Amino acid sequence: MSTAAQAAICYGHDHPFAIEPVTLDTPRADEILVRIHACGICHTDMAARDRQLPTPLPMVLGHEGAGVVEAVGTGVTHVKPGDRVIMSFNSCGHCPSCEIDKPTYCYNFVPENWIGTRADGSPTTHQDDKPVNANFFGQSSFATHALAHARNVVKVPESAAAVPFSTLAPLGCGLMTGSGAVLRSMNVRAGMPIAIFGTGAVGIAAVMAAKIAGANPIIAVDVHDSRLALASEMGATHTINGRSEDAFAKIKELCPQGLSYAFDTTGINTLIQQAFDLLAPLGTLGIVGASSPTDNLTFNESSFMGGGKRVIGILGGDSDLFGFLPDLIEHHLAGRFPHDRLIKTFPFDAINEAFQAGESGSVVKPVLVMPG
Ligand code: CXF
Ligand code: ZN
Repeated sequence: MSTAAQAAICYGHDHPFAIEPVTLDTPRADEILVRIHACGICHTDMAARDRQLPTPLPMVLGHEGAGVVEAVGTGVTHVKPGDRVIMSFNSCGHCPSCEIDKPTYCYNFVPENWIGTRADGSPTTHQDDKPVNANFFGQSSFATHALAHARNVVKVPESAAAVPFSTLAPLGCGLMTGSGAVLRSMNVRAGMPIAIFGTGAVGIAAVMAAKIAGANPIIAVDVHDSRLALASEMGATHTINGRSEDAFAKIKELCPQGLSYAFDTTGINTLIQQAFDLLAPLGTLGIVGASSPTDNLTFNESSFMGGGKRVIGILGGDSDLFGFLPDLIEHHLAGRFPHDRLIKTFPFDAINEAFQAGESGSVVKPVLVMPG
């Protein structure tokens, strides 16, 4: 039986999102129907709206959904109707990356997440019998209901029964990316220095994770004093406003032997190259910031080779959802990952205001709360 839902349709940059009725397919064997209670807004939603991704428009976006399972396909065993769940990106489960539990680098990432239909080309969502592009990140959670998949729906542990959906929802993308980059991709070592460039949701998640890892010092660099103040509250030992101060010189002064870790969330070429030049022997530069597809980076080869340095591109913090999302929830419950301080909630029908707040930077992590 198909499910009637309300979904925010994205018509592109020049149009507001419009909440319209849609119908979702009956779950197939490996699919899960989720009643969405909350969904975070991430910059990738904005990139899709602005046609910077290969996603077709109009489309139902939203990829940080959380809610309650309503129905499961016959092959789904890890969740059942009534379970509280969070969602993240989808993956194929059988490519060389998925085989080693690195699904963020799934060889089939685009068809599983970005083509507007299931990977086999069949639509999940209709409007008056006409297909609507959806299945964004295997969910499309800017809606009252989402049709997701066994590989991207994670059960919320009982220990987190009291944590609201609006706090759980954003763990599935930006926050997992920043924290996973520090704790998984770069595997930051206690007592070693790190600098984090950019203190949006991903950068602040990295700051919180660097504190969990015991990094020292933890240097946050941004151009907004309000963000830097927040970074200090979340664990940064030093902050630098790159607009009014020379970040390169200041980091050199703080860490004369160099940085063991530099983490870039800005995608700004010149900054990334400077971050490389700040690395200590065996230092790692992790890059998550989106830059122009035509950008290239230049590094000094003898410093790179001779210093045993690493430059790593990072997607989704190398998260393996079923292991890392419950870890993050435990860190949150223990007070080590207070990401709720970044969140501001908006009612679903204020989706356009919520996007505006995320884009202007007045809110670090806008989260939509669905009615009912
Ligand atoms: C994604 C990129 C691919 C892996 C998961 C996270 N970023 C979304 O905003
Ligand atoms: Zn995202």
